[in-house]
Amino acid sequence: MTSPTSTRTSSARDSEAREIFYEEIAKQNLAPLWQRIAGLVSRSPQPAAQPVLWKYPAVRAALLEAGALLSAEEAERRVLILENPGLRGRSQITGSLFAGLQLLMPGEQADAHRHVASALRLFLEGSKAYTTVNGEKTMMERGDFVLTPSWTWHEHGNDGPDPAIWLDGLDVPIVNFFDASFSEGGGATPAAKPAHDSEARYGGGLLPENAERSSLSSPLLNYRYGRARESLATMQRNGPLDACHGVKLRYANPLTGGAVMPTIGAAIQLLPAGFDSAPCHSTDATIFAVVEGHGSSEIGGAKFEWAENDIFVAPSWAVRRHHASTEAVIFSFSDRPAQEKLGLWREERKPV
Ligand code: GTQ
Repeated sequence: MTSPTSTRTSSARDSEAREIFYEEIAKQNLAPLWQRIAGLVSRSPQPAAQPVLWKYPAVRAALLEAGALLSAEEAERRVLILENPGLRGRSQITGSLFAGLQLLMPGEQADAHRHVASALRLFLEGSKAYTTVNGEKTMMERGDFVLTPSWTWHEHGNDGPDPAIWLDGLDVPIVNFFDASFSEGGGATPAAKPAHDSEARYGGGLLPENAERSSLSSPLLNYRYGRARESLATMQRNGPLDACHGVKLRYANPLTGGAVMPTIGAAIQLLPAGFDSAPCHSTDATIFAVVEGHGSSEIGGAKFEWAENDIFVAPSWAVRRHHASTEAVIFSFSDRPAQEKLGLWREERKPV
């Protein structure tokens, strides 16, 4: 048996020898796993992203200021990135997703381009604003959920008298994680198709005879708010309520019943006035945008008071609890479809 004194001495010597060893092997691009394993293979998710709330009036004011400082043409896309303070400088709202608010002033256009990154929009304010995706134009109205699948040409415009503002969500960090980004602008964009064509074909619980899947994304360009809102109202009346989510609908690819895009899924939920959700969490960090009503949420220890158009983010595995002061409708999106495909997604309802 060694005496305590000799143990201390030898451990100090060992530790010095180890440090020298680590420095030596670093020169050969080697590192000791035993020093890193706890952080690498954590017992539960350890997201760098923090819970954050953006109050719409403040973000809107900043956007309009940007609108006075530069044109949509100069900016290519006049977007203020919702950047998570835990991921400062990385243009990310979560570890896997980008989000921003885009502004088009009356008469402005954002020219056509395409990229590998998949994008979605939630239209917040304005009238006669549109997006054209692979030649199909859709007019966007408040609460509409619009897709721009990977590698589709898209351009935006505002023919109305007021500023048009919407929320953008993109899977840019996922694409860049895989170093798989391509993009191009200008050039030969697809020929114009009749406006709202995909809504007629895929938007009414019907499918064209011989409809075939030609993409990993939904063929429906615009999921209208009115239709979703009616379903939520009926489901609320008819019940039951989910303890975590109130009444919640997932936006679906009508050809498969699966998520709208391979990497990003979206949902819309109604919380009845006075509703207090059970505490729940899941591995998909989620961005929430308030479409109607006001209330508050506790997210991993942070408490947020939200109202119409506010946006907040719940990091992976942060426990979420929502309270609706009035009847509220909340849109949300996350990387859940990507996680499900990789066998990673988990959720848990906490005992109250
Ligand atoms: O509207 O095409 O927020 O390409 C970020 C990148 C929006 C867009 C963003 C984009 C767009």
